[in-house]
Amino acid sequence: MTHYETLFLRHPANPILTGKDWPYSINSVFNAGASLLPDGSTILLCRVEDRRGLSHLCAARSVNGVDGWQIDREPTLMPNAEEYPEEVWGIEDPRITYVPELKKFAVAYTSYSRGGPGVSLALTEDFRRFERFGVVMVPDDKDAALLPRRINGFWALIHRPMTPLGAHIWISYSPDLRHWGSHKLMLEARRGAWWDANKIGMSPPPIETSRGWLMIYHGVRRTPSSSIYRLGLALFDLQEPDKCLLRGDSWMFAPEAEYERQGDVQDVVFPCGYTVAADGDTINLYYGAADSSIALAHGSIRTLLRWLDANSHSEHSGDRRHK
Ligand code: BMA
Repeated sequence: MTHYETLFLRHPANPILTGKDWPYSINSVFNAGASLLPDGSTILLCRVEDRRGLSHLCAARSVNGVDGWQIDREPTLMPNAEEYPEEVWGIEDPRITYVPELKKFAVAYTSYSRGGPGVSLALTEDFRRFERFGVVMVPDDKDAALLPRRINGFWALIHRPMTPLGAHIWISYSPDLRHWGSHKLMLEARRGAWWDANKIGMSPPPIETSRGWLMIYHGVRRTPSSSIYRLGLALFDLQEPDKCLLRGDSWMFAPEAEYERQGDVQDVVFPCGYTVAADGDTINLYYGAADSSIALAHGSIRTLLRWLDANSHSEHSGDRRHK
């Protein structure tokens, strides 16, 4: 019996994709970006780790978003270290945003350079050909996604630079997707014993709701034996996205199932994408489980917002107890 509300229900077919499903030899598949395609089918751009330990991206398409995945026979986007030296140790954790103004999908991904992980950006219309923009945020930075439209005339990228004071979520602006500035701190990791102390990062791209940008973010709790990746919720102002309106106190999803607790990296749930069903409310969350497989869980945007109202305090209400 549980005494907390279940916000995301795991699909009974979990994990929905594993390395065994792959048409070529790999180590593992996890942390997939997700989107709906114009025909209503679902695309996952999966992080695939090969048997050298380096990652590339591979597309899988499904009519119902659950099974019958058509997986590209070969890697869809390979690191290209000759032209993009920042990709020398692979590309990881893509987040997909459809941008109506460009009629293209923007893919923000981690490029693993000799200088550490940075954020790279690419545009695509079809997930077959990609226009690379190279590194847009220098190392050490990751967990990035583009907002689907301009804010006050500027493109906005959410990302997670590492600093000696902690790993917090920032937002930066650009007139052309190439030159970035006007950086603002968006959400701070808490301190002390909190589940999201010291290190947080955005998980999938934020969900646009009438009440604001709803963000699912991960908090990393370091324990004497390892780390636990759990998920929390925060809501940001639509026009001023660095303004946090609500932040949940407790986590709302955590490693519980066997495939989330055991794997190459234990105790990790790591969503990089979601799709929203035709009802405009049901959210299908795709997450990497224990850095070893891809799993699916269903939630309701309305219920997430209701939970936030009941389980949060305002970041700007002067309640500094948690900081
Ligand atoms: C994070 C990212 C994710 C990974 C997670 C757990 O820092 O690198 O790709 O799933 O660690 O290993």
